[in-house]
Amino acid sequence: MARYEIRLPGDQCKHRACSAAPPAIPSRQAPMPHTHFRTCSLCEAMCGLAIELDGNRILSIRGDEEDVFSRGHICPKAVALKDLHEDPDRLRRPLLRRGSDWEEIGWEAALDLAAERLLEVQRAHGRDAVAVYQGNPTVHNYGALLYGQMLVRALRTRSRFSATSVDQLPHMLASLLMFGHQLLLPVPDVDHTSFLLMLGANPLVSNGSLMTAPGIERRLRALRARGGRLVVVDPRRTETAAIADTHLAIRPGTDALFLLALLQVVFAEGLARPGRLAPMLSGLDEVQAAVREFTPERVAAATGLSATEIRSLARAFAAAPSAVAYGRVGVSTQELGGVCHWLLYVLNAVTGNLDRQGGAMFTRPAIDLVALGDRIGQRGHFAKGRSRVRGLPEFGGEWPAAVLAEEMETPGSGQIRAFVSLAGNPVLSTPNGARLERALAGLDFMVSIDPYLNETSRHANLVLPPVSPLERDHYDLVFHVLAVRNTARYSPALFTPPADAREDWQILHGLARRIGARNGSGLVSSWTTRAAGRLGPRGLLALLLRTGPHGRGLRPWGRGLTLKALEAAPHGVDIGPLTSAFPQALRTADRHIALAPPVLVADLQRARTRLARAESEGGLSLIGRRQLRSNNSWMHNSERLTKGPDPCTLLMHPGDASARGLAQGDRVDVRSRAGQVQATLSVTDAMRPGVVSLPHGWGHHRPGIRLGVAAQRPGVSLNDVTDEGEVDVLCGTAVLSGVPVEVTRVPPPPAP
Ligand SMILES: Nc1nc2c(c(=O)[nH]1)N[C@H]1C(S)=C(S)[C@@H](COP(=O)(O)OP(=O)(O)OC[C@H]3O[C@@H](n4cnc5c(=O)[nH]c(N)nc54)[C@H](O)[C@@H]3O)O[C@H]1N2
Ligand SMILES: Nc1nc2c(c(=O)[nH]1)N[C@H]1C(S)=C(S)[C@@H](COP(=O)(O)OP(=O)(O)OC[C@H]3O[C@@H](n4cnc5c(=O)[nH]c(N)nc54)[C@H](O)[C@@H]3O)O[C@H]1N2
Ligand code: SF4
Ligand SMILES: [Mo]
Repeated sequence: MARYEIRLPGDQCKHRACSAAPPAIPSRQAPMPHTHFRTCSLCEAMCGLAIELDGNRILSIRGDEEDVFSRGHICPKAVALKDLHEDPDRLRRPLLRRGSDWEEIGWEAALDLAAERLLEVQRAHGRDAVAVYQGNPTVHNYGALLYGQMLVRALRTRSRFSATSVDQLPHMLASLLMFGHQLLLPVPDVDHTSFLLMLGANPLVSNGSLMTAPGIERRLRALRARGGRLVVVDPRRTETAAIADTHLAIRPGTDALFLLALLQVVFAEGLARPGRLAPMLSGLDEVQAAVREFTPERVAAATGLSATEIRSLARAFAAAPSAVAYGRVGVSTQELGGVCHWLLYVLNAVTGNLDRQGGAMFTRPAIDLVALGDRIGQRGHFAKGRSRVRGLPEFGGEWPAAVLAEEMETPGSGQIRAFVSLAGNPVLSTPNGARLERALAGLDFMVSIDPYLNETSRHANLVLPPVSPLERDHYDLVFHVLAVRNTARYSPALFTPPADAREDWQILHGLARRIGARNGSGLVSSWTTRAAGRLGPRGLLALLLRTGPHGRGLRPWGRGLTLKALEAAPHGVDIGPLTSAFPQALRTADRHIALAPPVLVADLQRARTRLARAESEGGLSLIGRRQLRSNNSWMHNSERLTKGPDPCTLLMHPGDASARGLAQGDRVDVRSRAGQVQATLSVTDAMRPGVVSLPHGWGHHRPGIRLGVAAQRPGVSLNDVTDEGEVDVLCGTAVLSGVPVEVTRVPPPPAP
């Protein structure tokens, strides 16, 4: 087993500021309260927390006013870190299935068994018969992120999946095709812009995504206070739309048409002014030609927006001293999501707003994942292979999550027979979760690395639970890369984990080591695996910081960032505002920004079809939503987050309700091609007519889960209605927005 640091009781954390406090050794005197500072690891905002303790008891969790970046901002989820840590339902030891029961077993036995069974399946059915799915929390857990790669390499399977294909894949695709690197993701410079055009995002609730900006509401209000303008494009008048200057209630799934028309106006009216980017652009003429046919007048009916609105928006955007177009999940997970993110980047570029202050900018964080990707030869790739059953393209070595069930169900060489879920709950988070459940039940073997027995892990043969987030150290490898300011902050573990607990990285390394030793991949003897085991994530982190763009290097002396320096700065280190990065940062072969990648231009054929189809469209279209006190599918076992009114209602416009004879509070059936759920109706004019909304991440009514609180208020799963058959065929991203549905009243039970 890898080296594991042992700390003395009371020696809770290593920050100098924290350890200055008296240790929590039991004594006759009341122990002195002690404050621990750390970064919240639940969402992308990286809020600094001040956790007040009395011995090992958490007294309070507040925002850290001195955090160099978040300046005291937090949301209600941070306080639920206490609930998560103390949750009796959170698993502490490996669970082995025995029929319909579970038995706790020791770690060595559990890791041996998992490795042996996975190898058995690979020996019988080939390497690709074992699939791995990596869920969202891996990007909030640097140990899981670094050592998850090691497990995948040890398994040598091509059956890799993650939440990327139900999320940000189109952003990464546009970055890969236009800038030459899938991680060169531009961030809206929200603190300096004069014009933010936001599509399919609701940061007042999500706290920002691919835009780490803690306290986003304050930042958006500041934008308006300095005379800037916020325009929100969303089929629902969201919490963010409510504080915007303009809300455009677009028809779901038509953002590509809207963006094409904005660009058409920019070109037709001679508003394209790329400025310093001009010599770096290639394909400008091709883009101009490609968008020519999409006039505001032609797309108006399809998008549900007026031609005048679109035209004046294009003019205002182009005329603003600085402006940025930003799109997120609502435009990523739609039929033309790939095209949408391409066009968003193009709009920023041709108006001169890419890579300049107030526009869409690139970070220079302490650990530069872009440069790291270069070093290991991984800038990303796309469509190097096609999925076995449906022929959808790979992206970055992964298949779309929407094909997971069919790859498990369809016999033949390459059929998935065993499954590893790492920090994921695809039953609730990928389209047609009910079908995926049936597929999981038919597997030969499944292991879940997860702290809960939930909708997905209940299908496993073995559940391997990691420690709580407060029992491990934390550094945001990913979200510092996506932040609106360059900062760095390291958080030591708050609590020493129990002796028989394992961190994610230890579980993953343990599995990788065993598998590597037995399948002859030579991994066990490889220098990197042994070194990685000895170093642990903390050692790797120290190395990455030293060798990063602001690091001290490997010399023992000199200036620059080290892990030690971060440990001495419990409120984080400010590195400075974002600065221009092009052309140096560009990774395309010709060091140009490729405005017209051929596959994207070709995909406009589907935009034409979409435009034609819009004329015949009627009926209701279902979209999702997020909620402030919820975190995807997994924070619902906290009483404090789930109390209050039913969060899982179907929102519908009053006109649509009365047309169907429905009223507030009715129980309704929501039915699509894929499935059906029941929910309580909430009638609101915040919805665009013709569009209904359900939150995602609920549906805790499944038998056999161990989530006592969540099961009391289960809600229903939006992904029992979304359709795994509907993807953006360009890149395989699931279509989670704009699902055609019928809504009818649930007949009252017959009178007795
Ligand atoms: N319809 C619809 N579907 C969606 C979305 C949507 O907007 N609409 N959003 C999509 C998006 S953006 C995302 S990112 C995905 C998320 O989808 P997933 O990543 O599949 O699921 P999560 O709900 O984040 O579940 C996380 C799981 O990890 C476990 N977990 C939490 N912390 C840790 C940890 O530190 N270590 C380990 N090993 N496990 C941990 C939790 O118990 C839970 O089981 O959902 C997607 N699905
Ligand atoms: N509280 C909370 N915070 C979270 C999460 C959470 O579950 N809860 N999840 C985290 C994760 S994993 C992510 S990826 C981020 C996501 O962060 P955001 O992208 O900001 O998340 P959403 O709130 O889902 O916003 C998507 C918006 O798109 C709109 N939309 C739907 N369809 C369309 C369409 O066709 N066109 C347009 N223009 N808009 C459309 C929806 O109405 C919704 O308001 O949030 C993160 N933060
Ligand atoms: S906004 Fe995100 S990072 Fe900040 S406290 Fe809430 S969950 Fe944590
Ligand atoms: Mo996400």
